[in-house]
Amino acid sequence: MDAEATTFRARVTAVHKNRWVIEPGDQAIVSNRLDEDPVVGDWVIAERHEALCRIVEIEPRTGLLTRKRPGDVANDAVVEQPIAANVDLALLTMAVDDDFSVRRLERYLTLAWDSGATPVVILTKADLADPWQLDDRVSAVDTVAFGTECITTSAHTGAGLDRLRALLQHGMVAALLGSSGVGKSSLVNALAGVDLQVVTDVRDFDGKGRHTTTSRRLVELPWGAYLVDTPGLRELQLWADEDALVDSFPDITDLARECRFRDCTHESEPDCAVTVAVADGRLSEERIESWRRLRRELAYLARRIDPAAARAERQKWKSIARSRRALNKVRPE
Ligand SMILES: Nc1nc2c(ncn2[C@@H]2O[C@H](COP(=O)(O)OP(=O)(O)O)[C@@H](O)[C@H]2O)c(=O)[nH]1
Ligand SMILES: [Mg+2]
Ligand SMILES: [Zn+2]
Repeated sequence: MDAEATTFRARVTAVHKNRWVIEPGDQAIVSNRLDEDPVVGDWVIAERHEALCRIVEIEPRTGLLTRKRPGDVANDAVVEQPIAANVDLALLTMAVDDDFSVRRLERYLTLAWDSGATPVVILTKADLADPWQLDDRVSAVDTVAFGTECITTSAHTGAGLDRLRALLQHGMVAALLGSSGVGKSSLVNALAGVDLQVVTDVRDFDGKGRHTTTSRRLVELPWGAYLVDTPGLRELQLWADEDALVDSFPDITDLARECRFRDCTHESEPDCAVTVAVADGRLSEERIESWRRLRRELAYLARRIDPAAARAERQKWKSIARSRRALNKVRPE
């Protein structure tokens, strides 16, 4: 090794094709000794050789937010695409207009709980709805999000931004997740106070809801919190372990404790407490249908990918994330 090399710790703030931006530092390349590529949010060890920085190590992650890469399902090759590592808050964004869907929110919650991040529901474009309509939306969120915080915002009027700012504390990393056009980039700009992200006029979306976006990066807010804006995607594709549903469907998890079989799928097993709850109206048909659909999807994903090693790695940081959340719950404000 080069005698003049200096080693330092840095965070990956942007990923381009074969180039990583690290802070402190600048541009870096990745050592071919690494088994995987660093992603935005990763803490890394880098070496500087004169003008060149090389990432030589990725520190253990507290979580990894991933989605299924769209368009790869047809040929059975399911690919996991990381969005960001070590994300503290997953901001699940939906507009209060026709974009709003409780079923989609169940998906987002599942993906978030699986990632190690704490979910927060962000309803956008509040200026487009009547007050009674907003109340309806918030109540609908409550039926699937349970204690998860829900903030109603408008990038245009500034409503709700103070609450959001208060959540995004110094040093925290938050990822904005949601379909194209819901106003994620507008929120970033409103919080930053300057136009950092390209806001696309809704009329510029093509029929598939795509538009051009910049590469993925961490945006630093003036008070030292970081945001990841996910590039335009019509739909966020689900990626999670099957057991993610335990967290995202706590009502069903509670009921399932009374099922006769521990691995009850709540389809047609005898003495299924979930089926009974649906029959007597304590659990809605839509809710259990949603659970079944997601479970099938996740089982399908698990059959396609799931090298044992990757699974063990995920389990490791997931248990770290769980105990961290438990700590956060008991810690006084
Ligand atoms: N009425 C209203 N429109 C908004 C708001 N935020 C964003 N928009 C509009 O929604 C469109 C998409 O916004 P953009 O931030 O690019 O969404 P992104 O694809 O989620 O990043 C643009 O035409 C914005 O002007 C809002 O709070 N209220
Ligand atoms: Mg955008
Ligand atoms: Zn059951």
